[in-house]
Amino acid sequence: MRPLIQPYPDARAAAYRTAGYWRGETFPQLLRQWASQRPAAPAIIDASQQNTRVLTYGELHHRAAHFGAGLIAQGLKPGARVVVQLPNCAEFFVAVFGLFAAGMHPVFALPAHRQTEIAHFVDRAEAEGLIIADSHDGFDYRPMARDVIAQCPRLQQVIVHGAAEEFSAFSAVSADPATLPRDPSPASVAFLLISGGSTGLPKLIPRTHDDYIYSLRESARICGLDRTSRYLAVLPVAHNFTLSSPGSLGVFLAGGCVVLPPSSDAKACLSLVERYRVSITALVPPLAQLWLNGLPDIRFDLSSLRVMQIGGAKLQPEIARQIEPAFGCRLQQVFGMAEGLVNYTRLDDPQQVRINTQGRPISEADDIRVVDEAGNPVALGQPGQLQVRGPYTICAYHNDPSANARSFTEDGFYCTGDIVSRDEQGNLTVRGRSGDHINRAGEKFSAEEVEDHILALPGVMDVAIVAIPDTTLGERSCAFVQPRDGVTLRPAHIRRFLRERQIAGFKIPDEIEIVTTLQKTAVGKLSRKDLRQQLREARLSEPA
Ligand code: AMP
Ligand code: DBH
Repeated sequence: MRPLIQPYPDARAAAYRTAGYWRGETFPQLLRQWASQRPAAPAIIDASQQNTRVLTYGELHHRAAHFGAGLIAQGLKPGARVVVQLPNCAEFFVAVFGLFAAGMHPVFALPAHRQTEIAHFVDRAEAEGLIIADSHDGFDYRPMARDVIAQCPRLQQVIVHGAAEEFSAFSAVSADPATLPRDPSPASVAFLLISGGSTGLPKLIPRTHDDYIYSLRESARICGLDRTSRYLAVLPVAHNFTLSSPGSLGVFLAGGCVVLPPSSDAKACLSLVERYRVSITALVPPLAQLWLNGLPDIRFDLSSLRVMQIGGAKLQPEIARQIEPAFGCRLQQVFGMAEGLVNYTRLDDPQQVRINTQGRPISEADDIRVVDEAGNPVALGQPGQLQVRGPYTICAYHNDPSANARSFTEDGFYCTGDIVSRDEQGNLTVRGRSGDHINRAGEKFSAEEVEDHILALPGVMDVAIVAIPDTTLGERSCAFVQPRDGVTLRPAHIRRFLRERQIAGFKIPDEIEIVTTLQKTAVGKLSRKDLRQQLREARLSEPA
């Protein structure tokens, strides 16, 4: 197996330790500490099912330790990688802390992923285990797991929360914690996150205990969390935003409680805000818009809500302005990435900053550059490419030399692909991006990844996928498909073909246009990037 590493240069790692950013803590150690300091305090209120369940810190620790030992009893060894694909439920946290306790590494997939993506994660991470729910949102994950096993012989263990059929039942994975290994090294990789990215398939992001725990501690402080905090986890719990900004893990670090709703529906969520006195929640812009629209019909007491975070995609100032009066709480914009860097507007920032910017970095050690195409810094206030290196931003993806060559500069900066401008206080405003990814309601994927699927359809000569601004989704995807001579293609046929390829639903193009040629005006051959740009502009100049 390829080792999991995150190669921070020695000098920088030493500086982060000296500065007290990296404190040598690990996740197994933290959970033990929380459980001994506050065994009876609620960690999780799981209202995702009909019968609400409460898990205290003591119970979370107990269940995670037994689950971790159970994984070892099933034959998985410390060091194993296990893809975790669960909806928002208490078992997600039992699984993740159980894996940590067993010295194993979760690979965080999202519920929307399908066989194609899961098999890719299993391959890339060399994963030997997969943890799923039986079904969720009308999708049965067990047939998907069978297909992944057939495709990936390395996968030995599938663990199912719910009706397990031939697989191992989640509830039966349990053994004496005496078999658990010693704590991992704080500098070691704790888990792999996935990135939307702008080229090819999703990439795997190795994050260390040291770096992630630092970002959690600072995020919890910036968001004003304490033991009384109650966080409603609306977005998928495995997303970096929901996990760490400050997310569930930041809330645990502060001693608060995570509330899990049955869905992202405004009524369901806001009734939980009233019932459990929720103080903070996090949404993507399209969801914030839906909640705003639903508000006139909703009569719940929202007086406990202090902070509504919005991030994952650009929040338009017109929407931003409505949040505080509508929900009676502070708006906090969050601009982050699974690769590391997270920016927050601070709770006491002037209104102008909260409405119009995406905030500033967590840390004074976040080394930020805004540069032009040639790599030279642009003037203050001017748009440029955002590059960053710092105490919680990765230096490399896992097992992906070509992505590493593209995404990191020689002096170790991560090229985010985002175009931003920076003001005198260091606040960033997102102006666009340079990469070809589509950010559909906060879910990101590369144009190239879906183009490659469409190219696999016999009869397709060429295809280009572009992002089109959309009032609801922020962006929607539009595929321009050129058939081979003499072939008739219909959008419905292409959609069906894509669904049969078992990819996440958010990647299926919102619009498909059949064109006779992709390069109408071009003389010679355009790069993919220029071609997409030209199509986007042509599409936008069409009358509505
Ligand atoms: P990922 O690398 O898949 O974790 O996606 C992170 C990307 O999401 C960032 O690089 C931005 O392009 C986008 N993003 C996240 N938060 C915001 C935000 N508040 N405003 C605009 N774009 C955002
Ligand atoms: O979109 C993201 O990836 C994101 C948004 C807000 C993120 O990773 C984060 C905060 O940590």
